[in-house]
Formats: sequence, C-alpha cells, structure tokens
Amino acid sequence: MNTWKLRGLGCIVGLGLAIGLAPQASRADGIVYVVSGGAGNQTGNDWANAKDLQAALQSAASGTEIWVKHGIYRPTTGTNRTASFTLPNGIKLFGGFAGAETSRQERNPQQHPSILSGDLLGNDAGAANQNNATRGDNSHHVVYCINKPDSILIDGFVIRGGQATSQIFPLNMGGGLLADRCNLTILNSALISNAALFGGGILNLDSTLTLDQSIIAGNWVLSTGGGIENQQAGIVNLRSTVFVGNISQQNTVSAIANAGGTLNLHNSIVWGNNGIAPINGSNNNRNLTVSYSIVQGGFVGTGNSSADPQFVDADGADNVIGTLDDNMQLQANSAARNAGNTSLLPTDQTDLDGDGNIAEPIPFSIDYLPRINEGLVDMGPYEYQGNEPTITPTPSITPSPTTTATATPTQTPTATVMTSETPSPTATTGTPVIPLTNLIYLPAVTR
Ligand SMILES: [Ca+2]
Ligand SMILES: [Ca+2]
Ligand SMILES: [Ca+2]
Ligand SMILES: [Ca+2]
Repeated sequence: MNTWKLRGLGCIVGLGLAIGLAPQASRADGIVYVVSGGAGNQTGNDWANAKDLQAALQSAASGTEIWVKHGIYRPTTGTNRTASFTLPNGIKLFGGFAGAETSRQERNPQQHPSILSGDLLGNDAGAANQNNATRGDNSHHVVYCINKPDSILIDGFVIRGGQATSQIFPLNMGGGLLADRCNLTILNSALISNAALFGGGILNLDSTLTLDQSIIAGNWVLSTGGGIENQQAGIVNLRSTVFVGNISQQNTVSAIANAGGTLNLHNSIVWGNNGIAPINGSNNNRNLTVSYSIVQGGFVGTGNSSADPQFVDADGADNVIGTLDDNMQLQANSAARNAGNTSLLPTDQTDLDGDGNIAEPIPFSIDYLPRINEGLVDMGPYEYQGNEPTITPTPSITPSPTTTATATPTQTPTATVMTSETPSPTATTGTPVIPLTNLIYLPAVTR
C-alpha cells in the first residue's frame, strides 16, 4: 500500500510550541496542580491556586509531575484548529483527581475523568467521521508530541474529539494523538471518538509508544489504522487494552495498522471493528506480534482466541461507541476471563498501590480493582471480579462416560473452558464464523 510513507512530505507545522517560556519554580513537592481555567493566583502550587493545563504544559521542565482535576480541557478557548496539547519533554501527566487529593493513590480516573477534548465549540454529536459537521471546529490533534526524547507519561485521561482530516501533513494523521519522535507511555486512559485520514486514534511516527490498560474505541479513519497506526521506525507495545468499534471508511485495517517499525499486542481484545482485517502489518505482518489476545476473526500467535469477549455493554446506554458510558467490563462467560498471561502485565511504574514497589506487576485494573482475580489475569483493561464457575455450554450430543458436559466448581476455569469446549455443529453457543470481508460493525453487546 503506497500510503504507508507520508513523512517525506516534510513541512512540519509547529503547533503551540512552548518557546521562550522559562520553567517556573513550583513548591517543594515538585507537583504542578491543574484545574480547568486555572484557580486563585494560578501558580500551580496547590489545588486552590492551580494553573490551566496549557499554562502548565508550556512552563513544565523535564521531570515535572502535573496533577489534573476532572473536567473538560480544550487546547484553546478560541477557534484555532491547529491548537493541541503539545507535550513538553519528560513530564508526567496524571488525571482523575476530584481536586482535593494529597496523594496520587487517592484519585480514580473512571469516577473523575479528566477529559482532553478537541471539540473546541463543545458541540460534538454522533459518531466520529470526516463528514460529521459538528466536528468541523475540532482541533486536528488533541495531543501532539514532537521530538521529545525524555520519557513522557500520560496516566488516567480521556482523549477525544480530534479531527485530523485535513489534506495537509501532518494535519491528516493522529486525531487523538500524533507522536513524532517521542518516547511516550499511556496508562489507564481512553482514546475515543477521534478521526483522521491515517491513524484515527493514534499515529505513531518514529516514536516509542507504550499503551497499557487502555480503551481505544469509536475512532474513525479514512484509510488504515482506525485505532492506531505505526509508521517508519516506530516501536509500539500494547498491553491489556481493548480496541472496539473503530472504523475504516475504506473498509481496510480498522483497529491496528503496523505500517512500519515494530508492534506488539498482548493480553488485549480487538472486537467489533470493521474492515477486511482489524489488525494488519506491512510485509506480511513481519514485526507484528500478537499473543494472549482475542482478535475477531482470529490472529496467529500464542494464546490467541477469536471467541466473543462478551463485554457488559460495549457501547453503553446511548448505543454510541466511544462515549463515556461505554462498558467494556467482562461478563462471567467472557472468553477473556482468566485467559491472559500474568508475565506480560505492565509493571507498576506509577506505584498505583503506593507501596513503594514499582517493579511489581501492576496491582489494579483500569477501574482500580484488583488486577488479578481467580489467580489468572484477564485480557483487556478490566478484571472480572466474580468467582462463580464458568459454565461450559452443554453439547447437544449425549456425553460419553469419559466426558463431563458441565463445569465442576473445583475446576480451573480458563484452561478447562478454552480446551474442553468443542461445540458440535448444532450447538447454539459456538463462536460464529465471521467473514473477513464486509464486516458490518455490530458492537459485541448484550442488551
Ligand atoms: Ca465540535
Ligand atoms: Ca456509549
Ligand atoms: Ca506498587
Ligand atoms: Ca482473572
């Protein structure tokens, strides 16, 4: 596909570059506090005197930790669509605060979402796509990172409403995030309802990107990579993440496109995306590794499955994928339950449990519940918290004396279900065979 390489067009447009602004001293704890629009004297030294987010980013030295209260943050109060949240070198950005916390462990991003929104006029309605008139005012990229070698962290945010549908490079790629020569980690976040000609949610260009325990849903792309596209020498590691309801308008690669570089996907779920293939890579998927993941239609690799992950309600009460009411938690009979690989969990680099140990496996899921239940980790960002036995569907054949058709409470759920379930042709619970072409997007929900 000749659309893989776009970089040569050059003409990198400077977006909101923080030039000439010397880093400002903040109080001894080194934390900069942020609320929408700022508060008090806007020094950023505490919640009562918080900065606005753009002001905090434009003055942050490498190593700065920024705490962001819940609320909606837009790159500009004006109408300049090239405005983005441009990331400075080496910062750590934490969202999900109610606005009174004194420790990071007190926050909960799902209860108190910090939303980075490209919707400058606040009028977005309906699904993301190129022709949605309510998106015509939106920023091209919500978050933009260019040429920042020091490690940057984004933890606990919703990123939505990017509209990189211009014909001009790079305003045609990376609606939620454009990462160009950066080193970026995103944790416990959601990139939802963004649009672009290439890389609807994320375009990773010559960057090292780690995306852990996150949600990539309802993003739209004209061509390839509705959820994420990796280009050039980019290195992408995706773990415990869901890709749901991402759309390729041209019906090609809807969720994950590895156009260059290296991409790894582990302990994740790719479901309900359209197109010829939800995942694809250049050179016959060379440098594309998928393991312990559910991929609709199947994908080669250790521990992979094509069985329905059985989300609780993937598109939520509003029946629109990519909004805040989406629920990608797992039902009891989800094939993702206990089917992940614990050794592939991220480390607790932000010390979510506050025990001082950042080398241990991450202790909590995206909703701050125990990451491992029943002794085995689940695929995706959520962990099923119940403990009832998984019911093996009863075959329509009469069990032979050497087989048992129903689950016993003492069995190990995952291994037994994954290996013993062999539905007969007449079984009603088998995974439907899904053609790889002309998939019509149907969220995997039970209403
Ligand atoms: Ca809008
Ligand atoms: Ca929804
Ligand atoms: Ca820890
Ligand atoms: Ca589990």
